[in-house]
Amino acid sequence: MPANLPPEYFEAEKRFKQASAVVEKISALEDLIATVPKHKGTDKLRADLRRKLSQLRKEAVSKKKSGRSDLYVVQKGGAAQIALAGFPNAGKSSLLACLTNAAPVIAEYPISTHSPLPGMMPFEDIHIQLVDLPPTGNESTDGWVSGILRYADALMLILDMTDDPDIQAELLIDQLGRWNIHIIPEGGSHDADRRISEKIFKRALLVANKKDLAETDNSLKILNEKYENICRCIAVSALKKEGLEELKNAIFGISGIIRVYSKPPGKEPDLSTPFSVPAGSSVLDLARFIHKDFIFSLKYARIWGSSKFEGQRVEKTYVLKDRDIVEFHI
Ligand SMILES: Nc1nc2c(ncn2[C@@H]2O[C@H](COP(=O)(O)OP(=O)(O)O)[C@@H](O)[C@H]2O)c(=O)[nH]1
Ligand SMILES: [Mg+2]
Repeated sequence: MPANLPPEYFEAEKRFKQASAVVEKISALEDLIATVPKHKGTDKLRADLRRKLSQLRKEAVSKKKSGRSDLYVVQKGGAAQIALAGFPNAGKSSLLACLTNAAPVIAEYPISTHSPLPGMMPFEDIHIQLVDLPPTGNESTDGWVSGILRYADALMLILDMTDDPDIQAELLIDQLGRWNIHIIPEGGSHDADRRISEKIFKRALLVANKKDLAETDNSLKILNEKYENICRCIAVSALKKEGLEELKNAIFGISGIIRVYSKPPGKEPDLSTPFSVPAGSSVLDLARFIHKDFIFSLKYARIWGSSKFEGQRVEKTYVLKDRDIVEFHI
């Protein structure tokens, strides 16, 4: 064991040892690896940890195949995966039912959701996956719930407007912080999942539900004042289906993806199937996404949409925008 490991290593190691669910272990181990300084003296340690990580990933996959780990791993689907967090009865399951094709249990009693339940939300020409979860702050499920929150592309924090939503938001954000999940603003950076040591950064939305029962304006004002620097807050009613269009747009906003369409030279673009790529992607990133060998033959592209004029010739480094049409020239 090399002697010069930083204190964060031992903290991360402790968390790794305490983790029980496989997803949680994987995430703790990734954090642990990030704390190990890179030099000759740590070569063996890093190799050992990486081997362990690959073993755990295999385990997660084989569990999934045997159908056992559905509880702990929600395979990503659609253009992005957004996890729903919140205290009991906030309306997480009701929102999932409104926005997606899933049929969760909705009940007045506090813990009606026991396992993660994904559903697909249609949004214009794509689908975004939402994952309903048991409430935050429940000892028996927090371990794997936090694993799923860390794995998702972004988070929706569901608040009950009838019950001090700003305090719920504060408690939720504090809890996320204890799991080393930190909220970053939507436009922050496209590599939103970048890690700094063991910290992980996620875009998020505050969703204030049950606006049919509450005096909305004042609660929204307080939430917006408090959190405007890190995330948007949207008032909705799952029951009355109010505010859902605005919510869907905001969900797309935090998904961190853009849609781009490809077009063969001299032909019409295929607008039926967009490519969903991370916001901030360049022409070259898109080419790589379509086929890894494509980048070698690519010379330039023409863009319809965000470019100054339609069909403008751009370099490979050109950063694409949502709904751009790209014509590749090889
Ligand atoms: N009035 C009202 N009740 C709601 C709304 N959304 C959910 N509820 C009720 O709140 C309770 C908890 O909802 P549920 O979706 O199970 O919450 P979860 O525990 O966060 O999943 C249920 O009785 C729902 O019918 C809403 O927008 N307005
Ligand atoms: Mg529920």
